[in-house]
Amino acid sequence: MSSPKECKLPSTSADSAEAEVFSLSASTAKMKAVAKKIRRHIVTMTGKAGSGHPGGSLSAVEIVTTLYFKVMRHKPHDPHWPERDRFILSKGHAAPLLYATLAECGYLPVSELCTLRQMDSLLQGHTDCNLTPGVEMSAGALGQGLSFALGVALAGRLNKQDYRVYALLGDGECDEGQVWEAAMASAHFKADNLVAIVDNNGQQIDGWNRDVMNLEPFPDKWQAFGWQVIEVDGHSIPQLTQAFKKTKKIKGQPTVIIAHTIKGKGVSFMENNPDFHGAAPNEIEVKLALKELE
Ligand SMILES: Cc1ncc(C[n+]2csc(CCOP(=O)(O)OP(=O)(O)O)c2C)c(N)n1
Repeated sequence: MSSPKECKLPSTSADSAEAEVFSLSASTAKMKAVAKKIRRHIVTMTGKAGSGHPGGSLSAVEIVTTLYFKVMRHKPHDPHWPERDRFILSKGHAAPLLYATLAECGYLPVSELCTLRQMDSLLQGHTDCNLTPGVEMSAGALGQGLSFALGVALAGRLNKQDYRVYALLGDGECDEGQVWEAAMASAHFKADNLVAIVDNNGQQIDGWNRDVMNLEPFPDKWQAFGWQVIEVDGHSIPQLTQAFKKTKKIKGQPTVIIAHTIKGKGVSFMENNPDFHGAAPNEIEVKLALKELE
């Protein structure tokens, strides 16, 4: 087993010439295998950095894997390809998840993941679109991504481009008023090329949403704001695949996928444990976690 200090990461599947093929048509089995690799990266890289946000990265692994390996049109070797679908990580603290996914797709070398949060690294603690290939928005201040995503969606419409925009939000992030301004505007402008996905893991920085700020009835709120609502098990790749397929048929309104997930998913002692919201696993915990993720 690799020591977290050495940060030995497996080489990316995208090292092969297949990179572009799997990004568009991966099987469920392939995506499950990639999801496991991404979870291992998240644990290893935050462990090496000694800081970061593993819990909310682990909860959204299947969502982001399905988008990058099945749903989105994109070219890892050409991150600025004008026709690409856009993925906006609004919950920017889940940067380790995005970096690991981009590395598995071939946007950057997997070895780069070891440099998370170091000075001069391409991979800072929160996302920087001027630094990291494939990152569409600089994020970290919660609440802004849906507004940004709506702007990108409307720009596509104005420019007669048919790309689609996918924005990943945290459920705790939905405490922010700006999310609901953007939700209202998206329905007003009938942005049917925009899909929001809420990583509905039930927790935020200080614990359970129900104790900090009750969001319920959450689906009804989105519906009242004019959105089509789909609820899925956010760890089921087939359910996510179906939901994303369905969003392409919805016309005249934006869609939100409320993905029910578990914070820290995949590592028993991190699951539903708010202690791992913004704290990295120590050396022993990394070893235990990687054992569970074999
Ligand atoms: C505007 C703003 N306020 C506070 C924070 C600090 N913060 C970082 S993550 C977080 C909790 C977010 O909860 P959620 O969106 O549910 O994320 P997840 O549980 O999925 O990681 C908070 C309050 C921030 N990044 N931005």
